[in-house]
Amino acid sequence: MASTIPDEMLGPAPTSGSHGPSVFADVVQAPEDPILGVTVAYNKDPSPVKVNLGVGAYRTEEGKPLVLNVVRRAEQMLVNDGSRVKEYLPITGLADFNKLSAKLIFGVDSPAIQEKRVTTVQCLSGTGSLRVGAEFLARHYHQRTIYIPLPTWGNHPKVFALAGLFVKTYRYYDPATRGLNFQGLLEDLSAAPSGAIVLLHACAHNPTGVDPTFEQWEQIRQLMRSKTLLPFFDSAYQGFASGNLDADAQSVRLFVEDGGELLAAQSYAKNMGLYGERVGALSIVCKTADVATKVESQLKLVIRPMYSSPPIHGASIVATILKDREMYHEWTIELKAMADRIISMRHQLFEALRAKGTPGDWTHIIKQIGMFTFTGLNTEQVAFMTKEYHIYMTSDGRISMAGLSSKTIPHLADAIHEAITCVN
Ligand code: PGU
Repeated sequence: MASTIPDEMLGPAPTSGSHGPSVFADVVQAPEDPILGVTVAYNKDPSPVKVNLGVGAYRTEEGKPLVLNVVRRAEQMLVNDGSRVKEYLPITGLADFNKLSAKLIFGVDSPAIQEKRVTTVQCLSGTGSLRVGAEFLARHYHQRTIYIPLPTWGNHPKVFALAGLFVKTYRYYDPATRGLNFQGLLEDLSAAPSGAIVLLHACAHNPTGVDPTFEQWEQIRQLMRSKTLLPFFDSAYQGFASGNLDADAQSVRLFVEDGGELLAAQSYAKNMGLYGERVGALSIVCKTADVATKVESQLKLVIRPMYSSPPIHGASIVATILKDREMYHEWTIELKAMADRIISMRHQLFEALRAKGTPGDWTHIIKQIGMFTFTGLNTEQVAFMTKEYHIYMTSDGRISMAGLSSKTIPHLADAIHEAITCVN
C-alpha cells in the first residue's frame, strides 16, 4: 500500500522487519497474583465439583454472584432519567457521592464533617483510594514509613511501596491462639518512629478475620496519638463484619472523635456488591478547614495525571441509594442478609468438622469475623485440597466464607478432614 507519509519522515528502513526478534524478548513471565490468580486456576479446572474460595466476592446459596435489588432499582432510575449525561466528572468525582461517603464512615452527625475539616475524593474502589492516599503522603508528609499488620491483604505492600513509601510490619496475628497478638502489636507500634503512618483495617481484618475489641482499639488509639503515629484506615468491609454499618465504623469514629488527623479508604465493592464498578472514596480528616482545602487541592494534582477523573456510573448508583431514606433502608437489609449468610456458613462448617471428629480446635471458624476464615491449614494442605478436591483457596490457608453454600460444605469438610489427618 502506498504511504502518504513523505519518505524523509519514515526513518531508516527496518532491518529485521516483522520477522526479527521482539524488542520485548527479555521480558520475563510474571507469576499470577496470589489472590486473583486463584480464580484463573479455578476457571481452567473442568471438574464439576470445583469450588472457588479464593477471592473475597459474595456468592448466593446457589453459588452465583449477587446484584443487590436496591442496586438494580437505582440503575433503573438512572437509566430512566433522560436528563442524565455522560460528561466528565470533576477530578475529585461526584460531589454528592463524596459527602454521603464521608457521612457513611464518620457518622451523620460527625463534628469533623460539620466543621469542614474532611476532604473526600472519589477514587477507583478501595485499591485506588489507598493508592491516591499513599501518593499524597509520599509527596506531602514528613514521615514516609508505613507500618502494615502482619499478615495483611497481599496488595497492601505493593500499593504503598510503588507510591514511594517504606513498608514495615507490626505484629498482629498469633498463630498459636489464632487470635490477636495484642502485646506484640503494642510493642511494635511503641517502637515505631514518631510520626510513622500505620495502616489499620477498620473491621473484618483480611486475611485473619481477627479484630481488636473496642477496649483494645481505645488502647491503640491512645498509644498512636501519644506517639503522633498517623492512622490510615482501610475500610473495605463496612457492614460485612457485624451486619451493621455503624458498628463496623466504630474504630474509625473513635479516632475522629479525639480531633486528630487520619486517612480513610472506603470501598463499595463488597458492601454494595459493586466490585467491577470500581467505586470508592478517600477521606482525609484534618485539624482545620483551611488545611483540608489545601490538602484537597494537592489530591487533585495526584489524581489528574493518574487517570484525570473517576468513572460516573458506580458513584451515581451509590449516591442514589445513600441519599434516599427508603433505598438506604433496603440496602441495610440486603447487606445484613449477606453478613448473616456468611455467619451461617461459619456455623455449618464448624458443625460439619465437629461431626466428623476432625482433630484440632476449630472454634476460630465461628470466632473470626468478616468474609474470611484463616483456617491454619498450611501450604501443603492447601495444595492437597486443590489437587484432590478441586477446592481453590489462597496458599496461606484463607477461605472466603462467602463462596460456600450448604451444598458445598460437606465437600469442604471432607477435604479439610483428609488434609489434616494425612498431610503435614
Ligand atoms: N482492602 C482490603 C483489606 C481488601 O480485602 C480488598 C479486596 C481491598 C482493599 C480492595 O478492594 P477493591 O476491590 O479495590 O475495592 N480484597 C479482596 C478482593 C480481591 C483482591 O485481592 O483485590 C480479597 O479477596 O482479598
